[in-house]
Amino acid sequence: MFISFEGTEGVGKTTLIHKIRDYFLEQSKQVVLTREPGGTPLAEQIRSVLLTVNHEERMSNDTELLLMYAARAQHLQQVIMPALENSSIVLCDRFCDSSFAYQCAGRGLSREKLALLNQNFVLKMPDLTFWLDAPTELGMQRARARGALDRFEQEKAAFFEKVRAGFAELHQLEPNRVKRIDATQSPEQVFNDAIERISSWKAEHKC
Ligand code: Z5A
Repeated sequence: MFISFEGTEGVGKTTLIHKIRDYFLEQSKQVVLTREPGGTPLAEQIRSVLLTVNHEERMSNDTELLLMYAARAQHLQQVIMPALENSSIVLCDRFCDSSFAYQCAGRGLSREKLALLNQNFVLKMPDLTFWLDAPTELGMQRARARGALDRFEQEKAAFFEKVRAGFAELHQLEPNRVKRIDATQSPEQVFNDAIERISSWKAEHKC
């Protein structure tokens, strides 16, 4: 089973993913917890380029998209596909839907460009995706409370509103895969909602 966790910044993806990892480990399942951009040493180097604020040269939107997919190709080949072939449960903090929401809805890149990359380089889409949804101001407050802001976190509220709308669009387009969870709830309620969805998915797919 391949599950991804999506949403605007600070909505609680990392908190939820750790709880779900512990839940599966208690059932003696093999779990691989990973993230994007990143997940392998090389992809983590690309992540660092993507998140670092560079005052000397602005990263173009196309470069940003291609670096996301360079990291993703490496991550898929080195981590995700081998783990799925090994029957592990893969929990991935962000995946392709973030590219749709941030690079297409947020930055305004064309969906055709993204579709080309997905068709050519994405060997497997998640079985289930949790979209943790909350007003963008909530996540921005949480990110600011953490200290120094990365290149994405420095974006203005209007950018995150477009990103949130991108996730809402995906939820409408693919309701069977992309499940919305109200991220303004307590971490325990968020976790319970996610487990309920996982149980329904398993029952539906008889596994
Ligand atoms: N990006 C992209 O543009 N295109 C792509 O294709 C991909 C990514 C894959 C890095 O992602 C950036 O990459 C991201 C999009 C871009 N930039 N942004 N923005 P990231 O996932 O590493 O960055 P992030 O979204 O900022 O993640 P985060 O800061 O780690 O947030 P989170 O994982 O969603 O939240 P958290 O760490 O679990 O929680 C944040 C705080 O809130 C923490 O103090 C928790 O204790 C607290 N928390 C969590 N849940 C709750 C609830 N339910 N109630 C109250 N407090 C809570």
